[in-house]
Formats: sequence, structure tokens, C-alpha cells
Amino acid sequence: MKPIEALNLIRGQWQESVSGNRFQSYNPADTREILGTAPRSTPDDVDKAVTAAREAFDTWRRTSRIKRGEYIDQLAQLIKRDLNALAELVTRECGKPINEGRADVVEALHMAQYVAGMVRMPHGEIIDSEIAEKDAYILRKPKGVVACITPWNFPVAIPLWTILPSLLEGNTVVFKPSEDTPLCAHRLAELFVEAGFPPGVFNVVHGYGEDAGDALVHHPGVDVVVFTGSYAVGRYIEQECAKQHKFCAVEMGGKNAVIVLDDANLDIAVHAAILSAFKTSGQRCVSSNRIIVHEKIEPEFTRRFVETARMIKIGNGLDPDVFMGPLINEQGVQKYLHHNQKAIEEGAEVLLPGGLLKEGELQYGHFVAPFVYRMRHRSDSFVLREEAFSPHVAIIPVSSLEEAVFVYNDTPYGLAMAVITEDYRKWRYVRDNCEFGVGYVNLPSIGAEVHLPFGGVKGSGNGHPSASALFDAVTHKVAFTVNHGTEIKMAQGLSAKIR
Ligand code: UN1
Repeated sequence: MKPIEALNLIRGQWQESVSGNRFQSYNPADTREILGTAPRSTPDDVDKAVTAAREAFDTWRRTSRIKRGEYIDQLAQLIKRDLNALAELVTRECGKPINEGRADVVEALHMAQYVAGMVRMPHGEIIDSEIAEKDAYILRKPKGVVACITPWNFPVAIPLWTILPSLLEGNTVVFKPSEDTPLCAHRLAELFVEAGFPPGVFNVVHGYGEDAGDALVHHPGVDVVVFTGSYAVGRYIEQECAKQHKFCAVEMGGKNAVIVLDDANLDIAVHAAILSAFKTSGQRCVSSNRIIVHEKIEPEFTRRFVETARMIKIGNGLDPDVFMGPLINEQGVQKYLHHNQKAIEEGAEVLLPGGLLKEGELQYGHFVAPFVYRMRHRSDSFVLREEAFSPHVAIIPVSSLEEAVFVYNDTPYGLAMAVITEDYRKWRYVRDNCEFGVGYVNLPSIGAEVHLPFGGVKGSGNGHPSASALFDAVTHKVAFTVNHGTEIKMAQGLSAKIR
């Protein structure tokens, strides 16, 4: 593959960082393969991008909503045209197997189709007034400049979850992609240019959180920060935005679980647990590090789960038979090893030892094997409460439905929950008593779709889900009332008399 030289996109112009510095993007499956480079942007670059977005806002917000949707429809067509090339780049740059790379791009395409299709649907509301001569409306207005800061694990889909609702509603955008996947972001940016979005409506600054991301969060010209990523960074953004009276929508981690109840269909249970734990090598915010299993069926479940996990094919994601690719970077590997070590210290009964894979070609990538253990729940455990973002999985036996729900909730997070049961009374109890934003019955905890809200509670988010629900975060609901009478009449029976 020819190396890709990514650039910032500011006011429709491709630009180097004013610092002149660049950073490399490499293939996590083979770190000898440098895929390209991107500008290491500074607060000055951020300032230029935000200024461009502010200047473009006035014209963009007055462009008809249907016209804005047509640009997005054009983008959808370009994503469809380039689907295979984009999918391959996703796999090379973030390591996930090619079927997952493809699903990432398909999810992005779905978001573009969904958002473009919304423009001819009713939006806003007509509502009655207490006064017969008054018409009342609920309208949505754009908030201004939206900063979209996104993670590497869905390098095409998650950016569009946040960028497209923002643009459709008349906001302009500054996009700061993950420093692990700048090249996917660059290809996406090229498609925005080709789709003909007016200069300044969509801007990109590449770089690191500490300089480019932080400068965006603090820039007075940014009205809304939309972030998906770690709890630590999300909390920091929430605090910094509060100081500036700035709105933010943050999606953070999860310590999700698959709950397998005593009446579960074990084929479905094992299948759902394997997909939840090991797709994307456990690096989805909805991945499950915990399988909470009723003790009646736990031995049989565990035997089958471990047997299946042992057979998982690990390797370069471009091989279509591979199920698990590498972890994204050295930091991801260290986090995985740290969690494994901690589990042993906390008394876990190790069922699969995991560890770094060093044979043949695998030695050049960040490849690790599934680490699986059995452990009773403890509220003071580190490994049963904190996200590992890797194929690190606890099987937690419980003795009742109520205990399963207690264990599920006993973490700082509340993102994704899957329950395996044939009994509607049981899943209904789980649904009503577990804290989550994305719930599943007889399915894995992964697999969200764009037209559903995506977001969690507690440490997983601040109550502003993304994908279809992001429209609420990037618009302001306005009450608008018109008098058609020839005199002023007030609501609540308030007297309108002056004298
Ligand atoms: C994420 O892990 O950050 O639900 C998002 C899923 C995907 C999105 C995951 N559609 O698995």
C-alpha cells in the first residue's frame, strides 16, 4: 500500500500543521508497516479550524435543511463506492478483521443514509396554545460549532454518528480523530470534500489529545464538545466544559456483561458470550469482560465457553478466516497484562492463561490470546469492576436472578447488558433492574444499530446518547409563538390591561 500523507482540512484547504511536525500511523498487526503520517496539530491549528467553522456557520445554518441533507446523501454514495477500499484501510490501521472493517464502513454508510433520509421527515412540532388566536411551535436551532473527538475502534462509523447529525441540523464541525487512526479519518475527509460540502463547514485537525484535543475543548469558539473514548478523558472534558459553561456529550467506557440464567439455551449463551468477549479483541466499549452465569449451568457453560475460546483463530485481520486481530497499541497490551496479573493477585481461578503471542509473523504485531478465569464476585475487586478493553474475561457464578442483577450493577459503569433466557418474566426483571443504555435478550452485548440511541449511564456517559439520539445534543429546542389576533391576550389568565 502506498503511504498516505494525511493533512488537516481547514476552510476547504488541505494544510500542514503550523508546527510542521508529523506523526506516524502503523499497522498494529505488523508494526514494521508504516501506513502513513499525519500532522501533529497545535492550538494554533485548532484556532484556525474553529475560526473557519465559525465563519461558515452563518451561511450553513441558513442553507435549507433539505439541501444540507443532499450533501450527506452525496457522501453516502461515495462511501458506498469506496466501501471495499475503506474496509481494508480500517483493518490495516486498527487491526480488526476484514469482516469487522467492512461492518464499520457499512455502519457509517447506514448513518449517512439515515441522516440524509431524515430531511424529508417532519421535525419540530405544532402544539396548542391556551389562547385560540395564538399558534405555538417547537423548533430546533443549531448550537453553533461542534467539536467531534472520536476513538480509533470504529474509525469510520463513530465519527459519522456525531458529525452527520451536527451538520444536518446546521452546525459546523471541527473533527479531531484518534491519533491511532488518522488515515481512515483522512480518507473520510477526502469524501467530504468530494461530496462538495462548502468550505469551513467540515474541518479536520489531526493530532494528540494533549495538544489538539485539549485546545478544542478550551476554545471559546466551540459551542459543543462531543466525545467518545475513555472514562478518564471523558470526565476531564466534562469538568473543563462545566468551567466554561460549555455543553458536552460524552460516551465513555463500560464494564458490560452477558447474564446467563439457569434456563438459558446454552448454544445461544456460548455464542453470545464469545462474540461479546472477543469480537474486536474485546476493544469495543460494549464488549463484555464479564459473563455472569447461574451456578446450576455454570460448569457446562464454562466447559463449552473455554473450549470455543481456545479454538479462536488469531492473526492478521486481512486473512478472512481470522476471528481476532491484534490489540491497537503497546498501551493496550500493557493494560491487558496488568488486568491479567491483577486477576491472579485477586485469587482468580485461571482457565485460559492468555498472554502475548510471539510465534512467526505474530511477533511483529500486538497479538494476545484470550485470558479467561472463574471468580466469585467481590465489590472490592479491581478486575471485576474496571474495563480491560481486551480479551480478558471473568466467568462469575451466581446463585439467583437477583444476585445476577446485583453483580451486573456493581461497577462504576452502565453501558451494555445482554441476558440469555427463555423466560420473559426473568428478562423483564433484568431489563427493569439493571443499569444500562443498550440492552439485549438472547444476543451478544455488541451490535448496536445507527437508528437506535447509543449511550450509557453512570460512568459510561452523561445522558446524551449518540447515533440517532445525538440530534438532541446538537440542537436547542425553541418555543415560538405567533399571535393572529388584533389584541394581546395572555396565558394563565394573566391580565393584559395596562391601566
Ligand atoms: C463502541 O464500541 O465504541 O454496538 C461502539 C456495537 C457497534 C458500536 C460499538 N455497533 O458493537
